[in-house]
Amino acid sequence: MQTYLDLMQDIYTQGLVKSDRTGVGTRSVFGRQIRHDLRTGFPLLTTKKLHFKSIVCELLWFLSGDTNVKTLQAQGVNIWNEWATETGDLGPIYGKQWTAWPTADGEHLNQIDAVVHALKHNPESRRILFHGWNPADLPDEGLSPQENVKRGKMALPPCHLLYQFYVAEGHLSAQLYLRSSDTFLGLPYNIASLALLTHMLAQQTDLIAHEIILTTGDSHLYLNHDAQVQKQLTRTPKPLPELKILRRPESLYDYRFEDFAILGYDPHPHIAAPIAV
Ligand code: DHF
Ligand code: TMP
Repeated sequence: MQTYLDLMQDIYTQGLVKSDRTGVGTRSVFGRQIRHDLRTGFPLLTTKKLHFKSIVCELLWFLSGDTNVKTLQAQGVNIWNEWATETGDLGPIYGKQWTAWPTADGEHLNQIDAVVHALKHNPESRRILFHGWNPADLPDEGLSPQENVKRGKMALPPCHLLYQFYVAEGHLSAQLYLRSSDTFLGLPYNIASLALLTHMLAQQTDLIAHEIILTTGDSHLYLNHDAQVQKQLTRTPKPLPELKILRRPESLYDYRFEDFAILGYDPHPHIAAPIAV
């Protein structure tokens, strides 16, 4: 995806140096957009190898409402380890807010159910969205993720927070707002995850998956990713792979990792980088 490399180049050359919560420091720009037409291929980065299984398992874990890393670890997925307590807990993060947003009267709202229902029965609606930013459950920025979880708060406030869907002429598009984007490590996951969710929703609602759009707020490159960024910028993107969904599950909640096949993925080698906690 050339647009991803263009964004990386933009931040690397134009970004202002800015200190941040983690103490690592970043180069940062504010307000950017990546658009990708899913009909031209699945947006799994080819300029470094990505662990597709982590991306699938994380999304299915969100949809199941689970917020404990033990489930991911049992599948060989270790991307959330650093933020969890010793019992594996991450507090009321994505899965909880997506599927069981607490209401004032002690009930819970499943925002995902509402999105599927609207796509099927009211696709022209301009209100088809779900949101992860629940102010009541936000962590205190002065405390560690684990201390926040022990107080019943989220380990991290959501980075990918507002998902909106759009249907026209039988085609489904999705736009995601990312308030904060770790362009080297997190963004490639966020792009592929949004694409996957859009394909799953399209299958469940008999629509054609069309465009994904990611709008990013604080779009940064950590200063300790410089060597990795330089290396990636020298690479030329290869043809995108194709996603095949091998069966049609009963509902959006019934997908398994084995239902997805990535065909023709021939990336440049993985580039390891430290993650800022
Ligand atoms: N914090 C920061 N600073 N950046 C993030 O991108 C981030 N992402 C989170 C939680 N906190 C975060 C959740 N998503 C990796 C990728 C996505 C992710 C967390 C971690 C990651 O480490 N990726 C490595 C190795 C992946 C693997 O284990 O296979 C990569 O090279 O892509
Ligand atoms: P922040 O809460 O101080 O913004 O730190 C969160 C960091 O994690 C920031 O670098 C953005 C990054 N991030 C992503 O880029 N994508 C994600 O999906 C997640 C969970 C985090």
